[in-house]
Amino acid sequence: MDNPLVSIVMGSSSDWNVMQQAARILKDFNIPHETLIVSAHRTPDRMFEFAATAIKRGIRCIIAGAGGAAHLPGMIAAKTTLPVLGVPVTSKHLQGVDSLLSIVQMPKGVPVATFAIGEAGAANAGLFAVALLAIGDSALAERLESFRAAQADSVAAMTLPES
Ligand code: RP5
Repeated sequence: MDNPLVSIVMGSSSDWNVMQQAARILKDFNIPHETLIVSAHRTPDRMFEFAATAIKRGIRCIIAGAGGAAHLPGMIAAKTTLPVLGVPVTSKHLQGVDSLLSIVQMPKGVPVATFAIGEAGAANAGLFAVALLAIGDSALAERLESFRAAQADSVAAMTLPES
């Protein structure tokens, strides 16, 4: 997409299953975004270059997802003052608890906004990015209000099987 406002980055193509939830939200809200594979451990130079140039490229916030020793969001936050939204990707052996703890326990001074493990976290990171952008965009704020209203309606319309 031209002139992306949000970057969605992840440590591996294996993270896409989860991270596509964030991309879907941004697509639904018509937010220009980009999706990239950037690994803190396996492509550290690419990660530094990405984080150091994101502001200059016009990016307004970064959604970063990783699993296991999930250092990507924190290391990106170390190299940029843009808001970094960290998504703990579900991992094979520890079900994403390792990812969550790796992302959430940042040292004072370098914040990462940390979301829930897995798909709900990725979707909510997308919605949080929309909320950030909506601060300066009243049309987008209205679309976010409508989204919430439609969501409330769909829950209100839920039924349970007869017991
Ligand atoms: C992390 O290691 C990635 O974010 C991914 O969640 C995990 C496993 O990566 P692959 O071995 O599937 O490439 O860096």
